[in-house]
Order: sequence, then C-alpha cells, then structure tokens
Amino acid sequence: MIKLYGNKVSPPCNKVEMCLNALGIDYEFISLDLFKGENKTDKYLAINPSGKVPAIEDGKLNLSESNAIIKYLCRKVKSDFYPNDLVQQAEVDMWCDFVSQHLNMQGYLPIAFNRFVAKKIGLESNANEIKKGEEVINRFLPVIESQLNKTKYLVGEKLTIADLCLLASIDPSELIEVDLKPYPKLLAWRKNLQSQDFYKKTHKFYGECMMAKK
Ligand SMILES: N[C@@H](CCC(=O)N[C@@H](CS)C(=O)NCC(=O)O)C(=O)O
Repeated sequence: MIKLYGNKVSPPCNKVEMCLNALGIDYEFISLDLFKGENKTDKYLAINPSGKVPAIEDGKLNLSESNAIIKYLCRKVKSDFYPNDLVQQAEVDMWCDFVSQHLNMQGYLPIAFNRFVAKKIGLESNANEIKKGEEVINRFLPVIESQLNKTKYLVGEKLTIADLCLLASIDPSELIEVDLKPYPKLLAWRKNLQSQDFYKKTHKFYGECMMAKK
C-alpha cells in the first residue's frame, strides 16, 4: 500500500491526499509533526532528502514534490484527471504551475507563515511580507476567476489535478484571513468540490486537525 508522509496543515500534503481519495487509491497516512522536526529524522531524510512534506513511498519508489506525485498517481491508474491529450495536458500543467508558483508560493505561503506559523514558533510576524502576499493574491485570483467564468473547471468541463492544486492552495483562506468574496465563480467552484467525497475523506474543512487537538 502507498505510504503518504505528510501533515494535515500542509496544503501540498492535502493536495496529494485529495488526489489519492479522488482516484480511489488505498494509502496509509503517516503524520509528521513539522513543529517537532519529525521531517528531519534520518529515517525521513532517507525518503525525502529535502525534509519537505509530502512524500510517498510506493514499493521501491520514493517520490516528493506534490505536483510530481499527483501526476504519477494519475498515470499509475490511467486516470484522465491528468489527461493524455497533448493540449489538455499542457493546460493542466500550466494551471498546476500557475497555482503552485504564483498563488501558493508567493501569495498564500507568506501570508500563512506570517499570520499563523510565526506565532507558533515564536517569531515576529512580518507585515511587509503579508502585504506582498496580498498583492500577489489580488493580482492572480482575478485570473482564476476569469478562467472559471469561461469553463466549469480550470481546464474544460471535467475535474483535473489542476483543480486539486487550486482547491488545496486556497483551503486555508478563512484561517489566514484571505477574503474570497470578490470571486463568486471561485466560491461556487470551491463549494462544489468541497461537497465531493474526495474532499470530505481528506477533511471536513481546513484546520479540522487543529480543532481535534484542542
Ligand atoms: N514544492 C513542494 C513544497 C513542499 C513544502 O513546502 N512543504 C512544507 C509544508 S507546506 C514543508 O515541508 N515544510 C517543512 C520544512 O521546510 O522543513 C511540494 O509541492 O511538495
């Protein structure tokens, strides 16, 4: 059985878990506490030398990088969530990169770190980083909104892994105070996906794992 090493607060980990659930692949979830450095043990570094989560173990294969993992999983079970068609696949790749590199890395990540993680690890929150993150989000969410005005999903009329990238990235919006109200198409798209089994099997809502700990 595939082993998924991750943490429920990590959007890239949730993306992989949503994908496993959407594909109906059985997996064992191994939770690593990043605040306790469980991602820096020799055992885990042998699986992913960067110490980042997520990573999967599938037989002899150790694989990290959430986008590489979800593409591998789709190919493994021949799912059209990652279409074979040259043009559609290129569009899925484009949106996966767009979401991961712009929206997530430069937008959500700095906001999440400075509004949420910094406090937990005793660091000062950097207001300038939050402002820069908000500028990125204000620049790129309208691009997504305009795409969802044209098509039901990010690429055409069927769910693809590009949607999973986006869904997992914007999942912490409420927790980190990113306002999605200016984006009605995005909100409707999100509501539809959050009602689906693959999302509910991953979690009821982002942050559920933190509630359970209280
Ligand atoms: N590009 C990577 C990003 C992974 C990543 O940044 N993971 C964070 C959690 S969201 C992590 O492992 N942080 C712990 C660390 O950097 O030590 C992916 O998509 O898998």
